[in-house]
Formats: sequence, structure tokens, C-alpha cells
Amino acid sequence: MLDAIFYKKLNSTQDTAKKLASDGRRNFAVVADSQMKARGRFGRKWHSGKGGLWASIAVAPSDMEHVQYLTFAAATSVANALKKCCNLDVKIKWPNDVHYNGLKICGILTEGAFGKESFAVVGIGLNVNQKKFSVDIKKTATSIKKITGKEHDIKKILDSVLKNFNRYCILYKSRNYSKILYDWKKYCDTIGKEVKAISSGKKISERKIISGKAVGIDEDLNLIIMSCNKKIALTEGDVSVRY
Ligand code: BTX
Repeated sequence: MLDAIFYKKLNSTQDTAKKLASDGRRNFAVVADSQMKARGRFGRKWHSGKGGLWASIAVAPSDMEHVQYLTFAAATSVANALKKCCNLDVKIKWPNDVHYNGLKICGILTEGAFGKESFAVVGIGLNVNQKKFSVDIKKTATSIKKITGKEHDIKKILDSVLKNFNRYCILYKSRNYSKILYDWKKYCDTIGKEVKAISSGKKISERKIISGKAVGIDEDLNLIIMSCNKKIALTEGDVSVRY
């Protein structure tokens, strides 16, 4: 099972979890009531005042090559917990957004530390009881309270997420990646939709806009887009989806 360690305020649960993990601790979650310097992917700011579930889980995966599956496992764990605890049907947008009607309710950030003793830290940011969001995300974010009109017990949701995630860690350790992907697909609503994305490239001039139909996910969890009769594998980034 995963132990939870609670804090009132941290800069980022990711950093505290990494510090504890580099001191040798494993299989735990750092949880904070609020964070001052939380981050999303590509160093983007993550708003995390009081009222949300902010947690980072440190695990020692048997194999670091597939850590991206932990992102999928975390998103699936959240989606399942929201159904169980709040009777809320959310969807997952490739690769890491849990959303409700296109509004982001949760983001996942997986970071790996590679070395003699490698580990992964999976950060989960879930909007639970916030009533308002700051101006830059107010049109794109939502919370469980905003959807259901009532407060929810953050600890109860956390317990459910950790229980689910622990099950996926066991599957991961036994290299049962296909079961993780199978469950994730039950919540994913990107496949089959018209999407737009920007391809990766070190230089901005190398990046291109890809638009087409999302037709699947490959073993490396890339999104396969059919664009102008060609299959393109999108490795990272954001997609905008036409719902
Ligand atoms: P992301 O890069 O997919 O999403 C970041 C983007 O999401 C931001 O640029 C902003 O537009 C939007 N955003 C910021 N805050 C919120 C919010 N509270 N709700 C909805 N949208 C928002 C997603 O990255 C990964 C987020 C991981 C956050 C967790 S919290 C616990 C752990 N600690 C930490 O520092 N990060 C992780």
C-alpha cells in the first residue's frame, strides 16, 4: 500500500517527494493542502491553492522505459475514483488531462529520476472544492464542486485514488502494460475525434501543425493521427479536440 504524508503548504509536492525518494524512501505519496510553486508539464504553472487534491506519488518502477504508463494509470485512477466517490463521469484527453465537458479538472505530471536507484514521481492535481479560478484558467478549468454544487471530502477521494493507483503499480511491476492501456481507453475520448496538435521539434521552425483524426494509441503511448492519408505518431504535447 502507499503511505500518505501530509503537509499544510509546500512549494511543490513533486520536489518534496523527490527529496524523500532520493533519501531512499519509496511507495509513498506527499500530499499538501496548498502549493506555492506547483508545476505542470514543460514547466508550466499549476494553480494549487486550498481546496484541491495535490499529491505526488513516488514509486520504484521495475522498468523506467515504460514510466509513461504511470501517467495513464494515474489518470485512470482519478477517473475511477471520481465515479465511485462523487458519481461523476469524467473523460481523459490524451495524454494526461482529465476533463469534464472539455474543462480541465485534473492534470498529471510524471517525472523520472534516473541513476543507480531510479524512481518515478507521479504528480496529481485535482480540482475538488474550488469555487473560483484565476483569470488565465477560468474558461478552461473546473472543479468537482463547480459541477456538483457541493463540497467533497478530499481525503476520501485521495484514498480511492491511491488504492486504484496501487493496483496499477502491481500490474506495472508484472509488466502487464496492456491492462493499464485497456482501462485507460475506457475513459479516453480522444480516439475517433478530429484533433489539432503541434509536432515536437527543438526549433520552433521545425514544428508543424498536424490536423486529422485520432485513430489510436501505439505501444509507446503515442497518439496516432491520420492526416492527409498518412499516419503520424504524436509523441508529446497538447492536442485540441473538436467535441
Ligand atoms: P499541463 O502542462 O498539462 O497543464 C498546465 C496548464 O493547465 C497550465 O498552463 C494552465 O493553462 C492550466 N492550469 C493550471 N492550473 C490549473 C488548474 N488548477 N486546473 C486546471 N487547469 C490548470 C498538468 O500539466 C500537470 C499538473 C500536475 C500538477 C500536480 S499538483 C501535485 C504535483 N505537484 C506539482 O508541482 N505538480 C503536480
